[in-house]
Amino acid sequence: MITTELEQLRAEALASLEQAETLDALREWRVTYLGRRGRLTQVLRQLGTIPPEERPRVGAVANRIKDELEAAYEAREAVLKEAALAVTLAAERVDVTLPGRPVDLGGYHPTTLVLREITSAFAELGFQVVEGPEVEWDYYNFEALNIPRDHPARDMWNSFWLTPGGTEAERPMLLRTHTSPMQIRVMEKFRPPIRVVVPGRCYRYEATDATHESMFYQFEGLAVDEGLTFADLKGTLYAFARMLFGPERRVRFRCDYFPFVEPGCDMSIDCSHCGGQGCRVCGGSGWIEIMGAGMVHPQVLRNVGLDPDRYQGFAFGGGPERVAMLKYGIEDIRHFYANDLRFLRQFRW
Ligand code: FA5
Repeated sequence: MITTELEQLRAEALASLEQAETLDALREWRVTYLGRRGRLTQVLRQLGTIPPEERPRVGAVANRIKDELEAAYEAREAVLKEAALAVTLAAERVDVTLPGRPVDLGGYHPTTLVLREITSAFAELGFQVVEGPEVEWDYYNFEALNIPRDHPARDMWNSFWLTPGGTEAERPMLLRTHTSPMQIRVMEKFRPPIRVVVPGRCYRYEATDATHESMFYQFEGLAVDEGLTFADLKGTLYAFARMLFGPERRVRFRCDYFPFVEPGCDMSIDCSHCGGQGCRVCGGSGWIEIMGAGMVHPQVLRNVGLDPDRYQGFAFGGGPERVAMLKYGIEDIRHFYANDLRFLRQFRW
């Protein structure tokens, strides 16, 4: 009797297993037929009610059916799992032949690139790179550089004052208008021989145009030693210009005035666009001015406690954006800090 019941249960379970289409349905089937309170267990509970000599035979039948149902379950589970995997793979299919999405890499700003070129050119000439504060005392920006309060040369550097009026406060502060205050800071800190180059940001309260920004960079150079002459200044700047602009560039020095140098000059290179013939870029002159320079004024040396009869110095200061404009053919300085990626992306190396 029990064996018949077992055979019926087997047939019913196998048929129902065929109907299980999902892994959830399959799990339910297992609970129904093979679970601890499932149908097979219920039938097996009746084993106790049959005569003992019958039990081994019926038990063997029950075990065979149990093993068979377990095996059938596992086979069905494998089929359903494979089907489920096939569905997932189809849904999440990756087309490995599609081109990858470009990763947006950052790049160096053209000013950084040019400043690195400039500082390494001077490093090759034995100059050490130092940096200094952008918020500066009036003393370093003007006074110690031989530009007293009532000196008309202060008009050359329209200033962003940080203390009211900049004239009443005892020690007025401003955003530095040039990197020259670092001449004083360096001479206060180090004794000659000195050879430094100072890259850094400067600020001027002035209207912007194609060659002027209110925030821009400068690089300052200073050398102080016994017996330095104007020839040392010229030799240094010649070597620098050729390293940066190529060996065929011509260099011109003309008199210029800066209160902290004597004599003072500006330095130009022949226009690489027209080869010195005169064009729109050089304003028809054939020359492009890249920096101011000169021999450190004796009063400036005295201001830092150096004896001008023993020590001489030369200094220079230029605009890296102007250098970059020349090197890369950029026609307007306002592109540099407008953060337009179409401009900046051209320099990402
Ligand atoms: C000076 O600032 C002096 N400190 C340079 C100097 C240093 C002379 C040492 C002698 C000895 P000037 O104002 O000319 O000089 O500026 C120097 C350079 O800074 C200019 O040639 C130019 O390249 C750059 N520059 C000046 N003003 C601006 C501006 N508004 N925007 C962009 N670049 C500027």
